[in-house]
Amino acid sequence: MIHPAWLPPEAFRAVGSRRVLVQGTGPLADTVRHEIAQACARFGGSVVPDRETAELILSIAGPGGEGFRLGRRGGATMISADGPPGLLHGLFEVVRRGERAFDPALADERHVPVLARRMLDHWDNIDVHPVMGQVERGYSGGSLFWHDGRPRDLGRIRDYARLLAASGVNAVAINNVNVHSTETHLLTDRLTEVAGLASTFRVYGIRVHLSVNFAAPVILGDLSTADPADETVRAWWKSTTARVYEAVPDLGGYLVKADSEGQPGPFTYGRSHADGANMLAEALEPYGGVVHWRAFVYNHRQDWRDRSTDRARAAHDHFAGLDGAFRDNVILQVKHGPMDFQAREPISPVLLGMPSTRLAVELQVTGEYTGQQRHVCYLPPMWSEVLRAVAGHVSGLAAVSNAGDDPFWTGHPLAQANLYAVGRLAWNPARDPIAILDEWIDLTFPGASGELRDILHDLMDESWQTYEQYTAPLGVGFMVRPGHHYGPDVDGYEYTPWGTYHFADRDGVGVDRTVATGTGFTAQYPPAWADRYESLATCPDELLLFFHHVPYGHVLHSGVTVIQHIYDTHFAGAHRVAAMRERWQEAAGLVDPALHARVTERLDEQQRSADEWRDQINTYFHRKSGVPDAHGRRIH
Ligand code: GCW
Repeated sequence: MIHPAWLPPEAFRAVGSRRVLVQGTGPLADTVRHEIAQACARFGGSVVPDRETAELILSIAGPGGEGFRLGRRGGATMISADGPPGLLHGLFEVVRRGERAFDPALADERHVPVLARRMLDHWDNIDVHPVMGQVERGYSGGSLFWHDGRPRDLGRIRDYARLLAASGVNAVAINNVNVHSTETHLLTDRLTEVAGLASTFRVYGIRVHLSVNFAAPVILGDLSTADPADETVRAWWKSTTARVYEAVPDLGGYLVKADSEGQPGPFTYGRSHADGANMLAEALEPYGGVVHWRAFVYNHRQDWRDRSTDRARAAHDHFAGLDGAFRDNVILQVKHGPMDFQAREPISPVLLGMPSTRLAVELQVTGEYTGQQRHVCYLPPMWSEVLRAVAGHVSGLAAVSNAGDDPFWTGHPLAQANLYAVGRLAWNPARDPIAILDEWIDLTFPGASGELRDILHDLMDESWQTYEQYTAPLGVGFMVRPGHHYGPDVDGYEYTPWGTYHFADRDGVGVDRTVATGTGFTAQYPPAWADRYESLATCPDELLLFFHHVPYGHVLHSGVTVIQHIYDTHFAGAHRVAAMRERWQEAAGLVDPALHARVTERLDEQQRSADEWRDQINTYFHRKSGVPDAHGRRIH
């Protein structure tokens, strides 16, 4: 049994019990008609041929676009869409509202997505990678797209496409940005697999994007170089791309991780990232395709003894000087923070500092550093902060998907909410993330009692902050076990080449990234931001150790010392997890028993892990600093 996530049949009751008219032609109108017909067959409504008797009218009023108007006309609820995709989004808006969509007092509303491209990136491999498994950083089983080296049955993928469409997503990159040898062939001799996926996603208004290997001309055996200045290389990408578009005429484009963590790139040939990206952009341009070029470029072979190299600086150092040098169909895809998807980071200065470049912000739904879907960690409050900060600077969002072939899709059933919410926030970043959680609850648990709703809010609303409390403190980051990145290891990365350090000694902790005495990272921000982070007087507590190295006795704005804050938050965080675990027991009988059991099992692990984090972090800093806990609690 596959869990229906946020589209159980019951979610369609209000629509399916009405007389519905769908006006419009083409594949997306057919999808809407099909949805309506199924819902009506289940709940006793009917598809009607004219307006007279219709209670719900969905029509296409414009030439194209995803927006729509919702309102009441002559006793019917009406969706008038800007174009075929708007019809689909309008349908799902009505589904979300349920009976409320048919309130005679419903006011007119216009809905248009704020971010044009709302993309999920899959880090799926065809093969099972010896270290990373089939899905890199995947915590939900195997790939949804491939099994045993072959494409999967498209039925479940269709269900996935439908779920994504209902959340507002309109693009999917199907394969890992680390493009290994088998997957490099998706670009050429395995194109039919891409076409199969594209036709499934297309029905729900979602375009497929492909991660490509920058060295593909060499790896596929055709050429001896991948130099973007070489005419034969440019011609190779053009002819290869022409064949791609014969097979998949509406491919969204390519996604590229270049010169990063061992992936090939233009640096090999002494060329810039603009040279590399523009070559692919030129090949894609005739077909309307785009290149998503990732800004995650840094030196992963750094010498930890060298305090002047700062990984946080890397993306801005590499890319800011290229502002304005990219072709129009290049989108620079930038991780939200300057490091790497930690539970707390400042905004990447790249997102604020490239006004002449199209930017997409990259988020990670699969919580590599936020509990790996063993912990409850509702991330939209974090994403909401990010999206508010970069409003007006970015036109797209790309999020690393957390879905796999697990029966609950996401390993942790409550992690479905993260997948749902990322699309909803990309559509409208101003939405309150807790209101989105309510929407998810309404859809996923139809008719949820007030009690169940309260339990879910108690577990989820502040689960990100709780996670932050029992893990790495005050924005310092990492402190995880190297490799798989689960669980605590304070010094796990301290003496490694990865550039992720905390510099704790007997006197203090944190990374000095100031201009005055540190790496100068703060200068990468616009002046108001730079000033705020540079000064101890204005740097926010939660980012203190990201920007400053301070003594343990440094007093936070909150009034407590850094060392006491570490103890307090770690005791509090683990304690809150115990409360969550207890609270969940009250949901027994209110939700599907299999779901209840799965969440119970995960909460047991979360408790074990939170206790482990608390004890290792507290003990480590107690031993380093020699400062006792002011409240005399047990530190080992
Ligand atoms: O967070 C790191 C992950 C890598 C990942 C990389 C990236 C796909 O540990 O597994 O590789 O980021 O974003 O490219």
